[in-house]
Amino acid sequence: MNQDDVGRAVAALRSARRVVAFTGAGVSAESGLATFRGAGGLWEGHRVEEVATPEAFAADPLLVWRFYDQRRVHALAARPNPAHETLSAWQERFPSYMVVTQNVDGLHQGAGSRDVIELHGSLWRLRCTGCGRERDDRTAPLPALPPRCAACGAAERPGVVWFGEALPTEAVMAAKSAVERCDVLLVVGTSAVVYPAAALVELAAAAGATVIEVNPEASALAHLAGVALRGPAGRLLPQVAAGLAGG
Ligand code: BJW
Ligand code: ZN
Repeated sequence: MNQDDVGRAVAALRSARRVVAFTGAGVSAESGLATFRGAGGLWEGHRVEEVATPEAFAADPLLVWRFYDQRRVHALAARPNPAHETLSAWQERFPSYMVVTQNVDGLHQGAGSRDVIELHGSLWRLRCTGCGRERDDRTAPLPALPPRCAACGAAERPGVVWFGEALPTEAVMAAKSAVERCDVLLVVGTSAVVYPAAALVELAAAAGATVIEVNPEASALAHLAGVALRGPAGRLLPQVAAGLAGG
């Protein structure tokens, strides 16, 4: 990564009117939250793919509940970092701006982002496995057993999207519609291996947007990026913001 790359990102953003930031776990890494893949990505010896599934919850609800409760405890203690803050500040700069996140930690909203699409749900929502009723709950830790639904008595589950489950239709439609019209897609802190979310990057590139990737490592879709900023988002995004503000 060199200053030329930051300069190219600044130039692309300076002429942009419609901007979408597409984020993954890496944007919260500097807030102390673990990413899913790579070093430190295991939880009690399990890969995410083994815990984040409806089958895992059916087979061992207590294990999966514990996984999410620990995530809630960590997320509640975490604070937004300069990457979240920069992505939030840009909502005042661009005529059309949206954050589309795969994250469930709520830190974009914590940094003040108003227009946030959560593709994979939220840690702060619980959903009844019986009647589907949803409720928000920001306490952590929760009891060791999944709570019972006040309406029907069935167990509640985390309001997140597991492997093999459909993403919320409205969120996907809104994200697609923003991405296919944007001038710049910022792809921040995602390995871009989980679909259909990763397809948003392909959609933006096919529609002619400039893709700017911000990630210490090349993602699976780095070849679609016109500009690659290789380093931590909490350091690089403020540099881009300073370049933009500098006229
Ligand atoms: C930094 C940094 C710093 C570090 N700064 N960067 C097409 C092809 C193949 C498979 C499929 C396909 N379409 C669908 C599938 C199946 C499957 C899938 O994608 N599998 C692949 C993994 C092979 N997809 C699904 O099952 C999806 N559902 C579906 O397709 O349904 C179909 C259906 C239709 C109709 C009816 C029924 C079904 C659902 C996917 C749900 C994913 N859920 C999870 C868990 C959410 C809840 C939770 O948080 O626990 O979402 S899995 C996990 O991965 C989580 C994340 O949101 C997601 C993406 O991970 P992310 O954010 O990219 O994190 P990492 O760890 O992978 O990467 C972090 C990055 O940060 C790295 O690149 C680092 O370098 C970087 N980084 N520090 C910037 N400081
Ligand atoms: Zn219920």
